[in-house]
Amino acid sequence: MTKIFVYGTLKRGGRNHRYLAGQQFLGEARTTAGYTLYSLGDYPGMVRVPNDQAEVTGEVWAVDTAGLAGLDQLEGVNEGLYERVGLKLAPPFADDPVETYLYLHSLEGRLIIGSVWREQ
Ligand code: PCA
Repeated sequence: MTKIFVYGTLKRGGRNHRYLAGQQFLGEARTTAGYTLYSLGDYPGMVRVPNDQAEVTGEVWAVDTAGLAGLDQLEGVNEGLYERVGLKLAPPFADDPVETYLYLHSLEGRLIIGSVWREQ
């Protein structure tokens, strides 16, 4: 199982939440400082903002191998749209190895959302 921090359309109630069907919800979570969300239209992208106090809220899920392959495909990992990388969360997940999807394409002209993605 891989622990994945989701912050956008994969969250409960989100448009792509069905990709987590059959996986295990571990709890709501928050990143440590240094991450923010940008709006990419009807979905968000999280990026690192070093030296910034911004944090992002989301959920941690334990995902099996098949589920992870589905998430990687959805997020365009092979096309370089997002990368799946480790990140540090705040307690109670501070000591857990957790991965997330960071956005890799240009943010020029995109608006910062901040900490929370809400489905429109
Ligand atoms: N789906 C992934 C990344 C952005 C998105 O909309 C997520 O919910 O974490």
